[in-house]
Amino acid sequence: MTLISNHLPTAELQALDAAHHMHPFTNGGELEAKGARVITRAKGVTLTDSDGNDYLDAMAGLWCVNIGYGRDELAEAAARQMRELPYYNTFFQTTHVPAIALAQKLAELAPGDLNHVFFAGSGSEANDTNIRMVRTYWAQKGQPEKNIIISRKNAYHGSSVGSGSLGGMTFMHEQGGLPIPNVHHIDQPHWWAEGGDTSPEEFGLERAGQLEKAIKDLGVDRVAAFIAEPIQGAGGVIIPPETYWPEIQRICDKYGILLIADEVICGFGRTGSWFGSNTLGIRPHIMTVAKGLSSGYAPIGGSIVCDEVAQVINNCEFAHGYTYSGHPMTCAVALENLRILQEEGIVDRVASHTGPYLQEKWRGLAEHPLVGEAPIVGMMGSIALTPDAARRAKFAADQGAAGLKCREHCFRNGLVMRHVGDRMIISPPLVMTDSEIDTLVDRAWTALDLTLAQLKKEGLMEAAE
Ligand code: PXG
Repeated sequence: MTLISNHLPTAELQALDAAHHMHPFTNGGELEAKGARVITRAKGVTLTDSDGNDYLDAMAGLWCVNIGYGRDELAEAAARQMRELPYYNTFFQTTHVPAIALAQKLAELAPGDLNHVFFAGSGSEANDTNIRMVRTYWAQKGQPEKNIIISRKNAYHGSSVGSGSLGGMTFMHEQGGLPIPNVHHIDQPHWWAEGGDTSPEEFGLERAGQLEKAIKDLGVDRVAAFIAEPIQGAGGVIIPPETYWPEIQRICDKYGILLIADEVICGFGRTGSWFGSNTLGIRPHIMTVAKGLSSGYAPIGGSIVCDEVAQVINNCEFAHGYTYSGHPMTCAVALENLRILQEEGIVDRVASHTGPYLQEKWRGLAEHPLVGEAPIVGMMGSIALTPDAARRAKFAADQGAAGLKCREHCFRNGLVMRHVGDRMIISPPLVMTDSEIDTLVDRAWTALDLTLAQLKKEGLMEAAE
């Protein structure tokens, strides 16, 4: 058997990867021609590739490595648990200490009466759980027709058949027969791109008002729940106008619709409190969690459920669960991660220092001639690239071309910053030091300079009509 290790030349690793490894959300042919970037190590906030290049990771992996890379305590927790009890299930009236302890801890951290946890292996699985749970809830209450879930265009809730249906990404719906029936999408509160001449405040109310209209059109006896990310992440870090969430909350309360806050990205300190719901004043019945729950060190997700919904679900046999629901090793790792986030004051520090420091620097990027706005909450931010900031104009050329160029300049300058269309996004580890934040923003500015120069040279600074 070939020993495939870090010591193989990059080209050889890339060839093996292209031959055998199918990547998520990737055009395999394009990747084969180019060769995947091979990441071999990471420490703190820095990634190292197989050629020895270092990158500051402004995406915390995929929005998840909240405590940063290389924390031995989590490795120790995993090893300890795997020696003691590597696996047992939580079906058939059994349990184990890591699942008990993690559920208790999450109930303590979660707001309100969100006191019950259904574990999954990922955010997608947890949202699949939510679909079945809210429908079962209403069926148990004698209203099986109350089964429509309202979500939003451009939302991301995962890529399984159920969670991908909740999501509002049309390019995903085009593959594999999504969405499933009885999911309805309303427009997103994306003022910059879609707000036209209205003020952000008016626009927030208008977009929230679509929920009320949908409930009336579909019939309140048909609508089970509304699901939304407190701040849309994968859609481009879209921070809703301040009027949006209070109005959504009012509407859910008025019609008795279950509210699911998808906290997969916003949870565990990202917005400066434990959950985005705390930061934005949302009172959900269910929260979806994953990613930062284990800082990405182990695959885990879950639904944190309020007393009322849990009571109704617990009154029947909810025929649902995953082999790895409450996996002991992943629970032990998540617990250790939560201990570090809490005891080291990392979440508090995002609110008191790291967040405000990053925000001030980040907002400075709005002064760059290629940038229209640079909104940020806690430690998740975005910048809109535009040929004409005053008009909030799109580029006449292909949407996303400028963003892609900017991302490439970031990589070449030792920075991982993602693009979503022509929006650049960051979600760095919460443990960044001030000087690492300075480096992040300096490198982002340099990448913007280089992108602007390239766009000008290629004649791509034309605005769309
Ligand atoms: N909900 C939200 C809000 C997410 O951001 C999921 C659910 C699904 O979680 P899992 O663990 O099944 O992936 C996510 C995941 C991107 C990107 O490109 C974002 C996610 C996943 C992959 C890529 O921004 N978010």
